Amino acid sequence: MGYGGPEVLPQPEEHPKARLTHHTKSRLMKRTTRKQTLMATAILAAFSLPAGADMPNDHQASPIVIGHRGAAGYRPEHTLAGYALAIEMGADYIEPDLVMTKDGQLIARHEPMIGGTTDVATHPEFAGRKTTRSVDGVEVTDWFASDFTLAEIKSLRAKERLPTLRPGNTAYDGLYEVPTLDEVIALAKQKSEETGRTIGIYPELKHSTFHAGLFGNHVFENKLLKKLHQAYGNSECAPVFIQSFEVANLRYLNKKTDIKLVQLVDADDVNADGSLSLVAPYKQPYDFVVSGDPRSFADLLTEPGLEFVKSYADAIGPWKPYLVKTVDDGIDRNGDGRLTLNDRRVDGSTGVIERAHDKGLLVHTWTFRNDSSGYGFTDPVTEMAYYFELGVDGLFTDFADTGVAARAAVATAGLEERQCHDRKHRSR
Ligand SMILES: [Ca+2]
Ligand SMILES: [Ca+2]
Repeated sequence: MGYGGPEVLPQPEEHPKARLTHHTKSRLMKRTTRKQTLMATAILAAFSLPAGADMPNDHQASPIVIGHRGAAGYRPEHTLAGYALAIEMGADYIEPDLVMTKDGQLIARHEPMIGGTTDVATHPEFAGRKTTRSVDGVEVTDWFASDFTLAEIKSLRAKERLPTLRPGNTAYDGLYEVPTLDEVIALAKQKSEETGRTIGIYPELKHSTFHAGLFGNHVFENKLLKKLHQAYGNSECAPVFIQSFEVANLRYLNKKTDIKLVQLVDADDVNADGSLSLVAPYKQPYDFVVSGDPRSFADLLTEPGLEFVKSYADAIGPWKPYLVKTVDDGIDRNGDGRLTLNDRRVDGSTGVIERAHDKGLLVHTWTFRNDSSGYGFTDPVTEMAYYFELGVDGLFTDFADTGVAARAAVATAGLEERQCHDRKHRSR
């Protein structure tokens, strides 16, 4: 989602912005038959891998559970402790959002602004760094990571972004550093070894246009690729997805890497009739705004839109109301005496998942939370299970344990085995 907007505010329900696949023909995996799956499950159960055992990097559970910002429901977001907890809870991937420091280091923060997620405001030596910058066309006054060296960032400590919604997490305020991408990669590799599971990373390039304005064109993307290629090689089979809400940066990356690319698709809100509300800055990818491309986010999910996305990406990452239509018809479905997003009527798939799969695109959607969210659902396990049943290939959740439980509830026949064959697929 954009740089903040309502998402940075505590929301009792998932406000539109309180948030951020699979298919029979994927070039990423060979689908097994149900019978084969059952057999594989039985075999896996009989010979469970000891901790530290070699697990080929190209095998992963399907669909995947992505630890959104780590385990943001339980720990301050984007901390090594949060990522480690998500892994412990069974997340297949952890999600570092990335921004750049003044000295060009990649660090994990959801925004270039660091006032809401660190204790920078309590550091008198940095009081003068508070400033106003334009982020995707919106003036924001805050402390910006790009005005701090990594050493200065490391003198700060993380704090809970949503203390009202998640008061328990404030117990961890002041304990954790802001991690670098290097540290996140090292953690994922260490945990892969310890658990015998392949723990992937799902880095998001935040605000490429903003970073290009400060550091030069593609400096951000090139730095990320250099790190990823060093750590994982230039391979489609690397346990890595690179995501962005912008388009030009992904198209650039498509020419430089075989690592999987994900086009995120945002919106501003959901209308009562279930259609998406598209209002700036959530209307279009920001590079489209700058280049004058009239297409909206929603346009990327039409037939021609998906054909376009397929030319440079492996997956789409739409906000979940793009996938499941829910309608506000004024009925208190959960009987709690008030009308909320949870009460919306669930009308089923919008067809986006099916269209994307027909084109060989994976579908990963966001964000699922125990303590907010839930368009048409009150119980988060039921909600996530519903999306899994519809065929999403993965989902982002602040509560990885709930995501794993939902997947287990659906996939009682066992996890499907994904095999990556590292063959070329995207257009060049
Ligand atoms: Ca993200
Ligand atoms: Ca209700």
